[in-house]
Amino acid sequence: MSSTPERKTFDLVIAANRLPVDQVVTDSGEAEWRRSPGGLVTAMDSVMRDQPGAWVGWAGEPGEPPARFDQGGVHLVPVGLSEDEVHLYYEGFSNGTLWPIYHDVIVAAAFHRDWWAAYQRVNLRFAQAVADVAAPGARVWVQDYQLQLAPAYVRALRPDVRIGWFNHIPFPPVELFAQLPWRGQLLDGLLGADFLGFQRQADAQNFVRACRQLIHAETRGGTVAVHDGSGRRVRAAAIPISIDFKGLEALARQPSVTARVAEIRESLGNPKVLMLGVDRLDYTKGIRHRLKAYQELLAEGQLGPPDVTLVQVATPSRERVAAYRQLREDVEQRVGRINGDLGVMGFPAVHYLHHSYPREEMAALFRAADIMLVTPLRDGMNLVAKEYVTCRFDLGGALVLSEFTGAWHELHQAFACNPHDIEGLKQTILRAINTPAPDKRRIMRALRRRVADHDVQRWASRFLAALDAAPARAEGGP
Ligand code: GDG
Repeated sequence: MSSTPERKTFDLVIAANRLPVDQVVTDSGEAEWRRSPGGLVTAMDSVMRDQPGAWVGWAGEPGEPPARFDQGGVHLVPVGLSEDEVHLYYEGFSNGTLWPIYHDVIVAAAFHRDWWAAYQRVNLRFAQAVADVAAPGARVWVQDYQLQLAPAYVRALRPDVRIGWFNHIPFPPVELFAQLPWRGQLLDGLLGADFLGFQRQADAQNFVRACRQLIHAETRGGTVAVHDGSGRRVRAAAIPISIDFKGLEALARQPSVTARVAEIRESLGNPKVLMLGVDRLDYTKGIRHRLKAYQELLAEGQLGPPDVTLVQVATPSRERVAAYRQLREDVEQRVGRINGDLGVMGFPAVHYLHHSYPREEMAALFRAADIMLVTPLRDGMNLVAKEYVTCRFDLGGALVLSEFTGAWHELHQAFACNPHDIEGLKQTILRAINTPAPDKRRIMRALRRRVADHDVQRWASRFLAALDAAPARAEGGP
């Protein structure tokens, strides 16, 4: 008779599309897991310090999932995705259907029934893995748009647990959400949760309105009544995400970073004004609009190298999705044209970097930049804006920030722009350059205060407190 080891269960279970680790091959040729440093990982560190937790997610490679393992105090539970499922569930339904619909249909959304079938199947697999590791009465925290059906699936399997879900991206207005052929199922999936967290109040309101109009749910304030005979009400509210202010500021203050700041400016020819953009290469980020505004400012002679230069870091992203390949072509063509038409020998007008950099290098770039351009057409939050002000402990620099980011709702003092208004964007960039230093310092101080007081640790504890306080079963029914 074989004895199976007792399965470990946990009082806190996170489910996210990706595990917080990447497999890397070391110099000696061995494969090992390294933690991928991200905001969510840092936030979870703070909540898992006092209680051990499990993290359910895809390990990043198609095929059979590796066995569960412990790392950095977290129990990691890999969920397997086949090559086909990566294509259908992740690149397809998540990034070809939901992402465009949730970001104002900046590119057209595609609807395919086989994508939807895979999305259902994968969500169920995640839910089964969660149900397997959750202790009785555990708190389950599901992350993001890839897992909107998981809350209801988990509830069906484990009615004893408390379920929260957080949306990292916007929740669209009902007119756009209504396009989804599976809108009712998606809402029912989310209503499996006890508490739903969003980046902005408008996102929570959009969700509640969609429930009222599309599935005729009774709604009151920020709550939705569930029609399953339980009398359950689900609460939706804004709990904006943030970053690890203390950790990032400490990194930015390191002497090696300080040395690198000088090196970066030197290598760019010590421009008077160094402008910076840092984005995943995504059509939501407004990179084309930013380049157009910059190009016009140069063409009009308002700005020009060698006095001014723009560094654009465009981190590779979703390269197997057609709209992303097209975006890369457009951006690279425009960069080529700007440099060809408007560059000066030895002083390119745009330094375009299609790479990913270590965190230290990002911190040095933020410290080196006089003007930070954050110009998304739509963005759930935009952590880059918060990271920039966190690194500016010298109170230098200026943040140009799109009104269509979640971050703008917290960072009102920034130089606000509407990226669709190219003329307005140009004027805002000039204003950010020309505002006197004492005024900019005052602005930067206010921006930093906001992020320092609302860091990612506070976000995580606020979310879990809201989950604990969510209406209990059969309470407050109609
Ligand atoms: C989604 C939502 C929401 C970028 N390049 C490098 C690098 N990064 C880091 C940034 C930042 C993160 O990646 C990007 O976060 P964002 O918030 O800007 O954007 P999304 O990736 O679209 O994130 C967004 C977020 O979820 C959280 O809820 O804010 O609205 O779309 O941290 O610094 N980091 C390093 N090297 C790079 O080259 N090390």
